[in-house]
Amino acid sequence: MTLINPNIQESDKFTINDDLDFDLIKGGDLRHDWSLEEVREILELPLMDLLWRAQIVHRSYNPGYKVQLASLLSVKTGGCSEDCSYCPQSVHNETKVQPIPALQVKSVLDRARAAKDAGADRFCMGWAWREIKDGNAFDSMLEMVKGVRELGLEACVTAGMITDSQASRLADAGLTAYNHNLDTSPEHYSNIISTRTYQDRLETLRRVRKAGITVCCGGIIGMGESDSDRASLLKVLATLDPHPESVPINALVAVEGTPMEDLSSIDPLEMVRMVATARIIMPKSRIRLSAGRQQLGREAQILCLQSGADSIFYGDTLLTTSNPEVEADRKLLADAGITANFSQE
Ligand code: SAM
Ligand code: DTB
Ligand code: SF4
Repeated sequence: MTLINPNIQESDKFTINDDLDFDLIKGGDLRHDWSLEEVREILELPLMDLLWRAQIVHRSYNPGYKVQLASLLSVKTGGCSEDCSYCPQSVHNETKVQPIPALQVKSVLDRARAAKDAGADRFCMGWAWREIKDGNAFDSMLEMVKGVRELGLEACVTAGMITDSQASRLADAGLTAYNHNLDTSPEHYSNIISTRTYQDRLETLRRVRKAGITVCCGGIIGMGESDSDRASLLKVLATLDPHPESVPINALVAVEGTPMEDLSSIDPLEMVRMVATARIIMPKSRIRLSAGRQQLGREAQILCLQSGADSIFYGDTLLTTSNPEVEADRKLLADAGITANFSQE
């Protein structure tokens, strides 16, 4: 495409790579048949072309978009039997996280109310479990979901694997979304986790979908994966039909005592590329700029927001690790001229 500006000379005119699929950009049907090569090609576009394309896709599919503020609370912390090598809550990792009994319904709902007052409109609750088991703890989870919904917030739960009947009880309680990440590519997966298969994860996602709960599913970068692994993870997500409504993109928080403690931080632009590619191939999904924002810096976070991230976790703790301060996030969004839902202003 030649950009014509009457104020510049013929010799100053420049071109940008424009062999892009304009049907996609103009908001055509969503695609679920992405090939690995196509996703890789997008992920590896020259950065300026990638940003431009992601921004056009975002604005055309999500007119008037706002950045959603989601609040995250660890309801049951630590002592998890799974061996996810990134996770500070696994019993297989000797970290400083001590197992804490699950929080009570009332204290969770107090936290949800406070999150709402601070401007969040989604409340995400985490349990460090391999799977949900029926019983008192699950009954409390159902109460928490009902209470969060009664506050007028979206409710998201992440608690490991789930049965069909648990999924339908959560749906009846009003659960908006269930988070269950694929974490990485099918090819890299066995280097990260051995106690649960990729197929188990896909099966959980299928059960969530079948119960009519929206799917929140994403992954983590910075765990020693290749570019091809990143493209492969995105390809798996974008070939789910329907796409997950919510796609968290995390950068590894390298926690002391995990096998990943010494991995070096990713280049922040790699996060930008993941977010932009996710936006292009899953144009209507909410792309969540999730763990690892503290290592990104303001400018890279703004590039992520520009390339289509439309949610952040808001509050100074994630599950067990830290997140930017609320005031810093307010300033970041204000400086970027981004509309969020600060209901208290
Ligand atoms: N136990 C449940 C499960 O694994 O499905 C829910 C909680 S688990 C902590 C939720 C997600 O947090 C994981 O799937 C992973 O993607 C992310 N996560 C955990 N530790 C992380 C870390 N150190 N850095 C980045 N993301 C992390
Ligand atoms: C997701 O993909 N990231 C969030 C949320 N979903 C549950 C969790 C991030 C956890 C980071 C490590 C911790 O704080 O323990
Ligand atoms: Fe951590 Fe969840 Fe894996 Fe348990 S299942 S070790 S809480 S990521």
